[in-house]
Amino acid sequence: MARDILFSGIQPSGQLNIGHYLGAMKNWVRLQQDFDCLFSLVNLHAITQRQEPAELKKRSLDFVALYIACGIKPEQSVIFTQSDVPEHSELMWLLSCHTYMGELERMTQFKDKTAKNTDNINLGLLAYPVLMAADILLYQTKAVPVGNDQKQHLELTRDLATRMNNRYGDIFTLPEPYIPSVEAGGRIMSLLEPEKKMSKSDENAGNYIALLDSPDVIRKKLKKAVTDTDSEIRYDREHKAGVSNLLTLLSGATGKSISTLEADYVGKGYGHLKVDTGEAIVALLEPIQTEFARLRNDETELNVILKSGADKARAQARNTLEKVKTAMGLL
Ligand code: ATP
Ligand code: LTN
Repeated sequence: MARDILFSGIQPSGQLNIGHYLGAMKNWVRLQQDFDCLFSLVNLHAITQRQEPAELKKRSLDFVALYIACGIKPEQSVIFTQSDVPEHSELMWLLSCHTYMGELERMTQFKDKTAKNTDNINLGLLAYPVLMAADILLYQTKAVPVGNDQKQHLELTRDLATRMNNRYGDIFTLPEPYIPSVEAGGRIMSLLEPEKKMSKSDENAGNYIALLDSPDVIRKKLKKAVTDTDSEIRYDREHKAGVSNLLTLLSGATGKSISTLEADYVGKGYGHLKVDTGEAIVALLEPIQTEFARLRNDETELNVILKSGADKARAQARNTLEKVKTAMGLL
């Protein structure tokens, strides 16, 4: 019997970090057992910001190797590059004509990115969520595992699917978001500024733990993590953002619940928590890094995986696109 479809993607920009792993990729790996999965390197999204072409190419292969090193199985799931499947851009246009400017202008990510990139506020930044909706709807996706920051984009995707279905008949499956709770890693915060989200486009690498950071770098970054002037190890996002984030990281890396950790650390200091969190992350990432190094050595194989992924994705994408065009009266 055919299984439901799962789709997710990450932009090949910056460096993959522990926030992406705990917020999204860990769920990707787990859900592979229950869904037919497609995982995309959404490079057309990445070019909403300036990319150095040679760097983008190299980084895209790094990301594929990391997807696999983290547990995505290419023989089971489809891994592909967004730009290899032109149907994404084509469906985006069809959806664009049904998306209102007001809907796009109020997206938090658009507002954040335009505030940061005042010299490059391009049309792509505004249209970004429509391309994301196309990514998802093209595969009749049921489940979309993402971090908490993508919730608003998922809601827009559902609105667009409903709008199109009401107008043209049942053309799209309504996708459901899979977002871990904040406590479970849905929103990992920056190490030095724990009131903002850990992000791979952060200029200060001290704010994130990259999946490829060496053990020493990881330990040092955690040592410098911002906490507070109190000394109690307790989960309280509002008043103790830094400490709560460390507890979330430690919980994500060890599998222990936050309340168990709070009990374990009664009477212990922040230094202790930082060292243990560092060691837990080093232990979590060590096998991933070893596997990455092995896979990254063979670019030919990575390209074969992407080519085969693109062929499989295209076959599915074509079906939906034909269905939509027919429903809309496009000859
Ligand atoms: P950028 O900073 O380059 O805009 P980003 O770091 O936000 O990007 P994305 O490519 O936008 O990363 O996100 C990839 C996936 O990781 C998405 O599902 C997103 O929700 C999730 N994610 C990103 N940052 C975090 C975080 N700090 N905590 C939890 N999940 C996250
Ligand atoms: N916008 C997402 C990346 C993304 C995505 C998708 C995630 C693009 N297309 C489709 C899930 C499904 C982000 O994380 N910034």
